[in-house]
Amino acid sequence: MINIDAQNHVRGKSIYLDDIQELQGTLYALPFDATVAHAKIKSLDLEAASKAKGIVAILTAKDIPGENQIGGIIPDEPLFADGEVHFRGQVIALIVGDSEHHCRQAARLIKVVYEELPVIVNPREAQAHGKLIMPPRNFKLGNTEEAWSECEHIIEGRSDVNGQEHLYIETQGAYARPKEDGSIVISSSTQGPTAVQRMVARVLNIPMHKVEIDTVRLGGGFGGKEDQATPWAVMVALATQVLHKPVKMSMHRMDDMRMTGKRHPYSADFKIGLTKDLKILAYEVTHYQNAGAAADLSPAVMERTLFHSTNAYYIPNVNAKAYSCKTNLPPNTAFRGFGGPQGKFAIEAAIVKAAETLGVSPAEIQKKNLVVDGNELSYGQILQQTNAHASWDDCTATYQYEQQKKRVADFNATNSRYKKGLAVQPICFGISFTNTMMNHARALVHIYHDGSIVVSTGAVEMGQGVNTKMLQIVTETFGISAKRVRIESTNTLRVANTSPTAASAGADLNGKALQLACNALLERLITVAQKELNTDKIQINDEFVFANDKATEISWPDLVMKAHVLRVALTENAHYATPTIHYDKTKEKGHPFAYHVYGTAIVEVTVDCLKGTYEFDAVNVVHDFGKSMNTDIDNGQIEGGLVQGIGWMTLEEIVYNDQGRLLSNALSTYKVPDIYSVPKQINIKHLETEGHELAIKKSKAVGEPPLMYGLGAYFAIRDAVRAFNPNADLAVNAPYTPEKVLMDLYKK
Ligand code: MTE
Ligand code: LUZ
Ligand code: MOS
Repeated sequence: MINIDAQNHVRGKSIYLDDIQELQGTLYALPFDATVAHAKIKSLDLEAASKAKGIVAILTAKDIPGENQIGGIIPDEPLFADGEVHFRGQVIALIVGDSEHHCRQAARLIKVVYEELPVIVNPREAQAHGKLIMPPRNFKLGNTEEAWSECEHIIEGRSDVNGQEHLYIETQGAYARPKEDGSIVISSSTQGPTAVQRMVARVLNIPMHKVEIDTVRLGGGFGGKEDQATPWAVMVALATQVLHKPVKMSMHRMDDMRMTGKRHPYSADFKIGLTKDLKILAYEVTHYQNAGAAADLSPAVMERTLFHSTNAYYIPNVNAKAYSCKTNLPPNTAFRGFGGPQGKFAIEAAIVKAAETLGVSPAEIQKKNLVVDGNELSYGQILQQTNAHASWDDCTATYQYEQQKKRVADFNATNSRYKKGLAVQPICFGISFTNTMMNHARALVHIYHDGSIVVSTGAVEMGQGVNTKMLQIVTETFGISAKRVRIESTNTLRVANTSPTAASAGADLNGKALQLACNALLERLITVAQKELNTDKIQINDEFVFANDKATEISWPDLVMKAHVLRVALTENAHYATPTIHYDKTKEKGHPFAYHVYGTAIVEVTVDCLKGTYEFDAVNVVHDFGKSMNTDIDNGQIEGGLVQGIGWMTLEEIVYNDQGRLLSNALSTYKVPDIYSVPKQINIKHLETEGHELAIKKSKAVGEPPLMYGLGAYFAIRDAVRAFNPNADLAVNAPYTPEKVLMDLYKK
């Protein structure tokens, strides 16, 4: 089934937030933000701005009837700065006027007097000052202290990895309209309608039943709208509550880049110990997560860093520690992989450092230590149905890795200006929200008496194709055509108490609930047909009822109408909660993931050693999709995730100065991959496997895992740099921009 949005997208007919038909009298809202990163607000003068042309109101913390608080995990984040600011871009006031232009003019008239305080942007410095979001966490397996004495080789080092701008094509935005009795409906470009609803209720001091959130689709989220779509929706809701008018916000790209958090930068110290035959016996790592000025999702992100601190490797002795460090930057947030990629980057750096020290290829160490069934990870989950070796072996065989290695070595021996580099990147990513409580979903299905169907779930479509997968479940369960089914917007009145569409679990959780709802309805319809046709053997295929394997005259609409006449309920609501998972934070042990996704990628790069630039010749992937329910969509997720990961590892460089000012604040200074920087070839092979019972139709979650193939891009470039400059002591510091590559090529 092709993506149901494909045609409307290319024709420009799909509705995004800014395309919603505006009601007459709609006002525009513009957030006014801090221009210093840490300060007391001595005075805020709104006088002149309030009188400016077209301005209706300027709202501040004083206008909030409920709590001035939008922290989801930890209540440490005000909606509007009150008395002090903790990062540049923190919102102090909301300007509401008859046009965006007038709001921007008024913004220039606002006068703020700050008393500046010391600014910290570096996570290690924050940790040294005791500035932490929460106490550190520590995952332990075996005993590293005892294991070091048994290690033949012990290598220590440091790795640094920068953040990443989400760059969803649709910027943040929301549109609120008043309903009667003080209730409000808000269209929000959010991955988490319930999160928005909860915060609107909290800030406006109204019950959640007065707040309706509606989300048609997002022009990309990538985690950036899991928590950080909320403030904008709350702001327009507040303005609507105060002014009784429709109020809209659709952010300018530069405002969005400046005010929102990004992927967390991490700095890590590692120590890895290996036996004579290259078995990793012990691994210690300390992560310093740059959380920014408030918790946001940082505690959960940090947790996933620890869960993935040994990637696809079995290490019997592990001591992984992480600090969530409070800095004067916008609060960093979810981003595809959610801390997992940063955890994996450190172990890959450790392996590469060890390989370089021992004069072996990193792949040799990687392969020797891949997980197998029965291995226990540092958090206590015992792995089953592991596909680490299967994907590695299939990948290296299918794409002829040994020959590729020879070809690259020959090339490097005969070329001086250009050098090629190779890296093999295995992945192992846990599927489920690490917070067990969040792993549930609901679906609501109405069959109308003309046979058409409308479906609501908690899943948010953000380009990943979840609506198409939901549609497939309905058509395949009922045996009917796609034209009969409509997947409706995600709406808190139709489906309540949802988890955000995140953790790659959107299709699994909502799909399983939808399957339950459809199966319940199917059972009722089959019963109607059994009575009508006097037989037990009923099926529905191709829109017709089959009795005893023969087609009857009864079509789908006929059957639905018969059921309606017999007063059979044609609506079903179902609930699904992932079985088997649990986790005990007091012990840091449990079984948090429904299953793991595996895969292996081989990355080949050519570096121009005169210029420091590089091109990716090929990325060859064998990925564990289980039994993919939609290969076009799933392959698209691999390509998109891979390129996004390569961008993070290579070109995309977020730069804050030491005063917390974002210098890479526009697309002219922040370079994302384009068609020229994607690999010349991307090959994707599906690993032959059985899939997993807890995956929807045995089709494994695919949204985040492929991003981590991009890690291989960093290490492939390093491999090429070392072919040119074998003896320099190189740092591990992503992204590997051409500037950094050039410096490393000529480093003494
Ligand atoms: N693909 C597109 N096109 N746009 C997106 O915003 N988000 C990614 C991934 N793929 C995203 C995407 C992230 S961060 C997640 S968690 C998953 O999609 C969420 O959707 P799923 O749970 O349905 O896989
Ligand atoms: N969000 C979340 C996530 O709240 N918990 C998670 O475990 C998670 N994992 C990936 C992406 N978002
Ligand atoms: Mo994705 S980071 O779980 O939104």
